[in-house]
Amino acid sequence: MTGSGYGLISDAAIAIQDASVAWVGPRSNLPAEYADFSRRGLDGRLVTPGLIDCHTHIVHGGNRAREFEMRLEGASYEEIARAGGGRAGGGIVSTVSATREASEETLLKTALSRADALIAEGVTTIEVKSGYGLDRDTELKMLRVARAIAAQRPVRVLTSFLGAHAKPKEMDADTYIDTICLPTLQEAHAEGLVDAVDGFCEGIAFSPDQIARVFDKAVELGLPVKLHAEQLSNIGGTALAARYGALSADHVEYATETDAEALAQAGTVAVLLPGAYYAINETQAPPVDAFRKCGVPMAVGTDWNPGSSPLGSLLLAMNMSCTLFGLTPVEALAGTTRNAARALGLSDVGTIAPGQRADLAVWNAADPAELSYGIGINPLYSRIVAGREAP
Ligand code: DI6
Ligand code: FE
Repeated sequence: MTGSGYGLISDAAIAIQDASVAWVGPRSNLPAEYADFSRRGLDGRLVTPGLIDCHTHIVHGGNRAREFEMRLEGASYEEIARAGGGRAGGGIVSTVSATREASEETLLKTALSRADALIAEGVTTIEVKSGYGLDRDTELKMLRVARAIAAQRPVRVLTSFLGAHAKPKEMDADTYIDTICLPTLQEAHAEGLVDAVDGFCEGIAFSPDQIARVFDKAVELGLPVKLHAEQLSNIGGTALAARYGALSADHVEYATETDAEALAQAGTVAVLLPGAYYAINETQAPPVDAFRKCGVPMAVGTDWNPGSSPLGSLLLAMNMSCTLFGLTPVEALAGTTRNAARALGLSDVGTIAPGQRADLAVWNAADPAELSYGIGINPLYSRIVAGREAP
């Protein structure tokens, strides 16, 4: 699909009233009622919905450069995770140690600099996960920091509680779920810190049965769910996500056509994360043709995290989704706008239409395909967040 799939309007006008889009269409059709609005000409620049990064772990301590070196020396991501070798040895648990030790202030400072990098590329909504605490205090700390990003920057932040991210070293997985993960979820929800509940369903993390217990709690609390599923193997996470009517199933490299049918039936978005696929040298690409055939909406995110996806560019994620997974630039843009909004359960962003929140990105580009085509090129001209010009 090319060109027309974008719904592009040439020589368009957008009327913004307060925080919302009031009207959009060809400039020559602009209704008279908007004639006395103050005007801002954009010299024919491309305007898209503000971009949405629907999957990030930008609140975390430390980095995993040593693990990168270990992978280059031949160790796989999974082997390193299984070795669980503490700080120097890498794996999710090494980031857990660094995140537990980091002060809230330090975590916020580093998270803000990552948010700034995304914002600089036209991002207006960011999803942020917990999951590097695996204890009550650190999980709550991460979620508070995520909320603080939106207080300090013109960006919307949605939080996902990812208590079931990795097995902590201190106890077995079932004890962890029952005594730490579920009570912490309840407490975080009571403090208004949780917009959705996520998990990592994988051989190196939690089984479908264990994730189901977390999802049951989410249902009890009235929270939507999403899942890291079928990233390294197929153990039934995607089917589980569909069964719970999840907002999204993320990674999904090892999902099957049957999984795709289940996602389509449930209306669950497949979130593609090419940064992780690239960084850990994965060779199995997600079943994009099956998603298309079944009508599964596809989103694209950075998965920005210190281990499997140290990727701080949503535009590069779009480019990679095209070159590595075969998405069209039309699909890549839908993946960071309309379908990314859906993956977060948001209906007021991701498109430009009357009544929608006026979150927009203005580009030094004429053709929307340019956003996916460039590699390390940032054509952003300006952002508008909730109707206001935002730095
Ligand atoms: N899958 C991922 O890609 C991240 N979490 C997950 O469940 C990676 C987390 C990490 O390696 O630190
Ligand atoms: Fe992730």
